[in-house]
Amino acid sequence: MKLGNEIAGDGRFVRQPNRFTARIEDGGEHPPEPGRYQIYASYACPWAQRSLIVRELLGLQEVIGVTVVDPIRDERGWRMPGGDPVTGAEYLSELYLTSDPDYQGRYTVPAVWDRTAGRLATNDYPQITLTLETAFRPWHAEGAPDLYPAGLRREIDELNDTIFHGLNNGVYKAGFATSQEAYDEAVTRVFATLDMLEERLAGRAFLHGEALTESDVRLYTTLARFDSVYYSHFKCSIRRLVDHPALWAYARRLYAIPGFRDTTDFDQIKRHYFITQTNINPTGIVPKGPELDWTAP
Ligand SMILES: N[C@@H](CCC(=O)N[C@@H](CS)C(=O)NCC(=O)O)C(=O)O
Repeated sequence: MKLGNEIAGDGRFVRQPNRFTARIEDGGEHPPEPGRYQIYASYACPWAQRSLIVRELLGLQEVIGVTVVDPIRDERGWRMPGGDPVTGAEYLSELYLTSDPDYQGRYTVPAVWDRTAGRLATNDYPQITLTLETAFRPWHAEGAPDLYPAGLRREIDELNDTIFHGLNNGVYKAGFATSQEAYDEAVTRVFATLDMLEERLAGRAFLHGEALTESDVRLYTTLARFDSVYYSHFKCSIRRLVDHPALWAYARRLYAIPGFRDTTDFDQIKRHYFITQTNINPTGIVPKGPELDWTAP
């Protein structure tokens, strides 16, 4: 895995910017329409799993398609074995290069293809879920949760930002650091953020109270990978998720909801990180453990 441009001089991991940031919105170049968009996702990827969870929670399965890539990437990037039924492409890179022949970055999931325009609309993962929640509202299933309620957006955005820097991206900064100082700084922040969330979740079901929101989706995909991957592979080993009683109970509460559980594939998660990220696991050996009971009451 090549991170050349994303490691700063002091050994810090600095994530590449998202190249495709067009909005899917009424009156724009990419208007919301059923059947028009295809999400490219991997069950292994926490950023992509967010969009799979939200699509299911909102009942958008018939409105927006999904192509799931193989969890093991080779040197050409994510592959769609047998070819993508929508575009015929075998590698995700083909969709990036059709959309921008000069594209130089990593070919990342999630990415959203506009079938009408014949190019990628967006790979801007934080915006993709918000778009499903807002622009696609006319197609939400009856009784679907409002994951981004107008009155809570400021609080949700603020907490999402803390969760992103401290945890979602924080674990990657710990794992990909190439200096002790950069690692120390990142891992300290990861566990300070977990402590803060542990306190916040004592006595409430979800991050913003009794109703599920976008913040819960964002936190969940990192928690689901914590003990199985980030603890060992990314050296986030001060404590385990299971050592935080409120957070562990919360993570299992979310896992019990079909949209979360159906899109969580621990086997693909482990194989992807340990086999593909040879920069930090050159042998590609996948550990057997840990044994965790995500279905415990
Ligand atoms: N688009 C974002 C986040 C998405 C992301 O990093 N996805 C990973 C999987 S979790 C990916 O697709 N990586 C492809 C690669 O590194 O070649 C980024 O560029 O950093």
